[in-house]
Amino acid sequence: MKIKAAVVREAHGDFTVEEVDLVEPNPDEILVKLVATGICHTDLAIVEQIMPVPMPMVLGHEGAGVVEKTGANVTGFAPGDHVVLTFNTCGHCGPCHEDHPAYCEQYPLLNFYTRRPDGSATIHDAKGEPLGGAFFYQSSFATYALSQARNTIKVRKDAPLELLGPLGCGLSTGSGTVFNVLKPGPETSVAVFGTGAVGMSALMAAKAMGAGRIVAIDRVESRLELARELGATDTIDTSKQDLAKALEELGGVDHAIDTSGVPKLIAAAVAALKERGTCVLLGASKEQELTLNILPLISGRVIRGVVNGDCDPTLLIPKLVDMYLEGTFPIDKLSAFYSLEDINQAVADSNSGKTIKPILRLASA
Ligand code: CXF
Ligand code: ZN
Repeated sequence: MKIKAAVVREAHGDFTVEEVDLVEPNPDEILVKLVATGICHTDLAIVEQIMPVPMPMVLGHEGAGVVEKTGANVTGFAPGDHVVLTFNTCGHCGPCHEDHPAYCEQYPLLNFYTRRPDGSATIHDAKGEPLGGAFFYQSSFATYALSQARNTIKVRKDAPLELLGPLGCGLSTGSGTVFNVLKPGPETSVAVFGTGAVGMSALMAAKAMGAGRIVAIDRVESRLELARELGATDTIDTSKQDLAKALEELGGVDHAIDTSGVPKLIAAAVAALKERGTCVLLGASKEQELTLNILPLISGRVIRGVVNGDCDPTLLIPKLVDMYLEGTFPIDKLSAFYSLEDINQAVADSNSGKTIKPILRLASA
């Protein structure tokens, strides 16, 4: 079928909105008419080739929409279902069985291969040339997507679908890290480095869990203001304050969540940890080497990475939808809407810090 998609053809290039051809769903696939999609930093990291994924391709992995058609082997979904698309997993390997699907052994194949696992392309351009598709088994910068049952999460119909796509990645990454990994209580202090969508979702989750102290760190004052509104008890503005000194004045923190991927900030996060504290790494940047002082680590401090909030998306995404409707996870405050045609503006606004979570509107529900 003919669909519209934003295609990126070269490293550092702009997106071009093109009419492309999406293949018919195979028996294991679901055709989803997308209502909206978030833009995540991972999409932009691929444009910049910080993560080397081949181009040309259709990116996008925070899609939300309505099931249009299901393949013959798909059970549990019907046309008209409201769904959020997320990362895909095999369901058979050790991590999937042990309820850690974000560490699925097939993760690269099912999310980053840009073809179906059998090697076939799902999207072709107007000249009939194959484009990278099936990104996170969705490629949601498009009006329609093919997904599989395991990365398609049914959500309640009274929630505003156009807001929900980012629950599939960025917002579950931050909140899942808090709910599933750090699990802070009233005696726990948590510092969040970077108040983008991942950081804000982490601090909203920390507030929901009753963390005693929540420190938000950024260089954009308007974001820190929003962070305070969403639950930060303390803020550090790195454009004005000395970060190490400010963290020391707070007496250090039990846990740190880095969303920046910037080695200098990660080193500051680790240095601020109390003994037995954990620093979680969630983001990547251009600089990928980290130099650390060994001695403080020996005193029980942990540095670890977390993928997709180590979540079971079938549980976390509906939970976050409920929290949004109850007012404890106000993702509307992070979001700004754009048309698909304005995708390059959305990217520019994300890069400049003007917009926390850009969402592309693709259709109405
Ligand atoms: C990514 C983050 C980098 C590692 C793979 C998963 N998540 C989505 O943006
Ligand atoms: Zn993402």
